[in-house]
Amino acid sequence: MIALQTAAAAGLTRVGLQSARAAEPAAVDNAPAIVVGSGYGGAVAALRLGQAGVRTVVLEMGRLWNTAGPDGKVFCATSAPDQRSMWFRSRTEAPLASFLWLDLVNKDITPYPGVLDRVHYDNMSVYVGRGVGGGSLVNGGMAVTPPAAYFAEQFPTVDAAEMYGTYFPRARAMLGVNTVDPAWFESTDWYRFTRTSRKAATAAGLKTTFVPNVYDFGYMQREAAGTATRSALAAEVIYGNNQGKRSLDKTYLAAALGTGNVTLHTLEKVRAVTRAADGSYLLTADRIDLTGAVVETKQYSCASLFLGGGSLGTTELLVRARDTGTLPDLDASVGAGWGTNGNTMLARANHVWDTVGADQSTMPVMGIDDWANADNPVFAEIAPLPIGFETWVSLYLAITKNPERARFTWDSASKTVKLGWSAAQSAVSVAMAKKLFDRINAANATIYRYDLFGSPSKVFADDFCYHPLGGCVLGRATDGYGRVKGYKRLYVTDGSLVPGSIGVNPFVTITALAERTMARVLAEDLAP
Ligand code: FAE
Repeated sequence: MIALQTAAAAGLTRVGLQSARAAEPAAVDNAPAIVVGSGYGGAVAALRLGQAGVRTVVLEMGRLWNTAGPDGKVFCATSAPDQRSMWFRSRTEAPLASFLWLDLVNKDITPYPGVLDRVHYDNMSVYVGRGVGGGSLVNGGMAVTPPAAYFAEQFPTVDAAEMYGTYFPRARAMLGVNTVDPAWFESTDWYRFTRTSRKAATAAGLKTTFVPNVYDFGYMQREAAGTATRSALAAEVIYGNNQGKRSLDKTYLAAALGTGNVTLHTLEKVRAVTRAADGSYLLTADRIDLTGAVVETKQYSCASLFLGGGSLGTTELLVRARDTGTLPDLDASVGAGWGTNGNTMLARANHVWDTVGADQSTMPVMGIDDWANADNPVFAEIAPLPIGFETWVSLYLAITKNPERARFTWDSASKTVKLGWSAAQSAVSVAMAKKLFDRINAANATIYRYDLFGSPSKVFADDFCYHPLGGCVLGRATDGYGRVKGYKRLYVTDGSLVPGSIGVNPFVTITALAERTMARVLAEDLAP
C-alpha cells in the first residue's frame, strides 16, 4: 500500500498517483464516476471503482492533511489548538466547554479550513471531520461491529448472514482494526481511567466489554515505552492524530490512489447536482482558498455519481436538489429518518481513592454493554479526559436506543437546509443514560459532575452528537443497495443510509454497507 502523494502546499487542489493532469479545463470536467466526500462511504466507493478500472474523481471540501505546520506537525495539539483545529472558526468549540465551570478549554483561533467542524442546527449540533479521510481524521477510532440482532432490526431487508460473513470482515480488515493487549491494558497507567470506570460498572452488576480500535496498539505500547513519538498518549484525537491512527488516508484512500484510476480534488465543495438530457449528472462545485473565499466555480459531469458526503452532506445535497427542482423525482423520504444514535455525554465524580490518573490514552478501548437490557438499552463508551492531571472524573459517551427521528427540510427563505430536531427528542436519550448511570452512582455512592458541559450545572450533554445517522435511509430513499430512487446511476454510500441508530459507534457499519453496495453496483450496473 502506498502513502498519499505529498501535496505541494496546503492549498493543493488536485492529488493523483501520477502527476496531476495539466491545466484546469475551462468548461466541464468529465469523469465516468464522481465520488462526493472522502469519509468512509466515499473512500470505499473510490477504492472499489478504481480497482474496477473506472476513472474516478473524488471531490472533498476539506484539505489534504499531510503538510507540517510551523511546529513541524500536521495536526495541532488539543491543549493548544490553532487554526488547524476547526473549520472556519474564530474560537474553538470543544465538546467539553469547561472544567470546574472555567472556560479553560476553548481558544481564539484564525478562521481556516481546520479538521473538525461543529454544524449547528436548532437544538442539536453535530461534530464532523473535514478533510481527506472525513471523520476518520478526528474520531476515537473505536471500530465496533453491532450486535447481529440489532443490525437485523435496523436493516430487516439486508442479508445479515452475508454482512457478518463477508462485508463486516472485509471492512475490518481494510480499516486495520486491532485490539489492545489485555495484559498491557491491566498494567498500564494510560488505561487506569478505564479500569476505574469498569470497577464502578461492575459494582452495579453491569457488563463491560473490550472494544477494538483502528489505532495501532503496538505503536501505542512503544509510545508508552518512550520509543515512539507520542500521539494517543499526547492527548491527540479530536483535532487529528499525528501518529498511530490508521485513518482512511492511510488505508482505503491510499489504496484507491494506488490503483492509478482515482484523482482527488480538495477544498472543493459540491453545492448543486442536476441531470443532463443524456442522463449524466452535472455538478457545481465551489473551490475555496485557505481563507474560505470562493476562487473558482467548477462544473463536472459524470455517468455515475456516488454520494459520500456523510449524513449531513449527502442529505443536504439531495434535499436541496429535490426541493429546488434540480432532481425533482427524488423520493419524499429523502431528508427523513435522521437520528443522533442516541448520543449523550456525561461524567461522574469518583471517590478520592478511585483515581483515574493524569496519564490517559485518547483511544477508548472499553464499553459498558447493557444493550441487551430490554427495559433500557444503552452501550456506553468509557471515554478519556486527557488534561494532564488527576481529575477523579469518569467520562462517558452513552449510545442509547432513542427511537426519535427528525427530518431535514429546505428553507427557501434562507436557502439552507434545516433540521427538525427538538430538545424533547434529546431528552429521551438523556432519560435512558440517566437511568443507567443513576444505577452506577447508587452502587458506588458517587455523583455526577456538574461543571463540564457549560450552562450552570449541566450534567448531560444533550445538545451535540458525534454519530449523525440517516437522511437517505436504505430501502426508503434508496433501494436495498443504496441506489437512489427515481434516478439511475445515483448512489448513496455513507452514514445517511443508517436509520438514525445502530447501537454502537457507527463507522464499521457504514464501511461494511458501502462494501456491500459497491460489490452489487459494480457487478450489476457498471459491469463492462
Ligand atoms: P464522513 O466521514 O463524515 O465523511 C464525509 C466527507 O464528505 C467529509 O470529509 C466532508 O468534508 C465531505 N463533504 C461533505 N459534504 C461535501 C460536499 N458537499 N462537497 C464535498 N465534500 C463534502 O461520512 N465513529 C466510530 O465508529 N468510532 C468512533 O470512535 C467515533 N468517534 C468519533 C469522534 C468524533 C469527534 C466524531 C466527530 C465522530 C466520531 N465517530 C466515531 C463517527 C464517525 O467518524 C462517523 O460516523 C463517520 O465518519 C461517518 O462516515 P461517513 O462516510 O458517513
